[in-house]
Amino acid sequence: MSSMEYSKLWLDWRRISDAPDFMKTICAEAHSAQGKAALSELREGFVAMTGDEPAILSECSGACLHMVETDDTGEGYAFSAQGESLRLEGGPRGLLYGAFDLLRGLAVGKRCFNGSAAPRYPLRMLDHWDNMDGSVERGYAGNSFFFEDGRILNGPRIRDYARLLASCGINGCCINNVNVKAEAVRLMTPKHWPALAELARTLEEYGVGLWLSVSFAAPMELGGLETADPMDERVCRWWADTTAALYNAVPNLGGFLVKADSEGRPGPFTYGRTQAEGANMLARALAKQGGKLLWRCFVYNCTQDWRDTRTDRARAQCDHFAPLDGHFDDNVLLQIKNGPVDFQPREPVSPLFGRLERTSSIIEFQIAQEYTGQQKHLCCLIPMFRDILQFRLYHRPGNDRVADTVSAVCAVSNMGRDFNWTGHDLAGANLYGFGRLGWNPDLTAEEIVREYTVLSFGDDPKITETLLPMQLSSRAVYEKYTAPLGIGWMVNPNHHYGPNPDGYEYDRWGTYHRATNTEIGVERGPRGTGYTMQYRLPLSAIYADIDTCPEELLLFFHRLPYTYIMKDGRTLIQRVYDDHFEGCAAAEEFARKWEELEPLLPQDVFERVRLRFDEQCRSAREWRDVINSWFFRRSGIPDVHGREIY
Ligand code: GCW
Repeated sequence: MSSMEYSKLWLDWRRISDAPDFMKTICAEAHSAQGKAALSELREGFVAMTGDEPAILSECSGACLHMVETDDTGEGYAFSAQGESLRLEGGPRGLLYGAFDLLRGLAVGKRCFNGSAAPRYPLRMLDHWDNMDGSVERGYAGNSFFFEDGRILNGPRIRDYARLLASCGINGCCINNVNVKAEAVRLMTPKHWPALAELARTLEEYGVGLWLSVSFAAPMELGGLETADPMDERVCRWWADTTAALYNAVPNLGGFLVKADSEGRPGPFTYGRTQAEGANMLARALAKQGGKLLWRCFVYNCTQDWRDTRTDRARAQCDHFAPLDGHFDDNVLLQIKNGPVDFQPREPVSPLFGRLERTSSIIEFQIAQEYTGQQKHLCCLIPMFRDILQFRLYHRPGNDRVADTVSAVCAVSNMGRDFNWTGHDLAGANLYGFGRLGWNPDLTAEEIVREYTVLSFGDDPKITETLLPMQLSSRAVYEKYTAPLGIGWMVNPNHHYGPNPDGYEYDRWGTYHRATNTEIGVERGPRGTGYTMQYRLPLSAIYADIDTCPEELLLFFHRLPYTYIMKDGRTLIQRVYDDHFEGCAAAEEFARKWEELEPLLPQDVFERVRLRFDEQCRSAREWRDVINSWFFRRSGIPDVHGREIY
């Protein structure tokens, strides 16, 4: 262990019992880089699982794994059992995913493989908010493994990164922060292209495409123009020429990701142009190279006056983008965060997904736990991601779930250079699970977390029995001890860790609870900001009516008195108190349960997570007491159980 520089995460194959005979011999015809990678994964995996080196032959007669590379350019693969032998067939990329599927299956106890598989979405991508100085915006797992001191890195760790991605189904990564700063703007200059080309080759071996975040103002920052107006001929030419030259150097680039007119980033609004005019100009430069444009919809007024009660930030994305449906070029995907505001622990699904009939979209999740405990708290996001993908939008008859509507999935990465890649040894589940859901959004959270747990920590039933319920309930627990009932944002400004009920209340960011001594929340129904009307029926009606609005979102949608009676007869404020006591107690129970695993886990893993739980318990108590006391001091209403509130 100590000789390792970093963990293998779920690729740490363990010995298996009753290894099938086909693991002794691999009969392979692999020509492509990915086919060869698949073969090397299988070989290594079989060695680790059986203790024996498999024979690698080009022809064989007895029991074997027969790996057949076809010229299929897709990502699908097929297994067929033939007596004691197993045949795995696919194109180069298909073989890669088939190989990992086989290894994963063997490791979790599967012995029969049959049938075919293919990913649900053609693009399943990870967005890194890495800066070229090596820092990572909202990074909780150490510095970047892509950049250091303005340079692009490559080597074994990048290769292992690509293996991790491929093994859970992710096939793209955008390596630099959407807030394109300083040296990163220069990724669009030839100086960095040889290194980018090499990086792209390393990733490509594992089927992972390279993408770049670009600055909308690049024609000014790099091209010497005095404008970045998308309707200006010189601007169009600069982008077309630069993109062509870049693709000449890095031919397999996926495309660009753009954060424009968002939180101070430059964009088409500066020139009185629409989001579609801005996006299409870049899309045309990319189309000639076969590239795609991911255009973020995180566009809202971030210099709001807190006294202004008419502007509702939740409305912004639909207000800006719904009227533009059908105005975007074919190679544009609108990148939409899962909720209307910003990755809070509980938000409704963004109504924009149901408003785009003629525009492709890519859903953006945040695996980085910016608002969900920063990889110090256990907060498994997989049940939430799955619920969102399964959510019905009612925008068309049949196939109306988010999963049926989006054309691709992406997530903000939680990875960094730390030994365990994700800061918390249990947070790898979020990365793994995102990949698995992107491959197949119908997998259950339980299946996914079970796989992750067995692959990462072994198949001792005590480990699974302990960790599985803990992971699956952890987001609900986090939700209970933090900001209540969908209200969000009661966090410390800037770094977003820990409780601060008024932290964003008198600020410019448009995230207000507007609490008085008698009531709290923003009314978002038709008599309020009208946000609920951005949804289709019946959702718009369900959310608008306090009697049908899901309780966990009550304070997202409505302004209510503390004495409002919930469905179970408790007052709203009593529900807040109860949730906070229960959530905190549940976090303490996690920590206690973890202690029981000490004899079953490697000491270093056990100790790292134990320290995380210490911090989670401390922080959960802080949340409980700050939130409860704040509500008590505002309302003057005591806890009916007389528990300690300060
Ligand atoms: O939630 C906010 C984060 C910013 C981030 C922004 C975004 C990259 O606090 O750090 O900037 O979202 O998604 O663009």
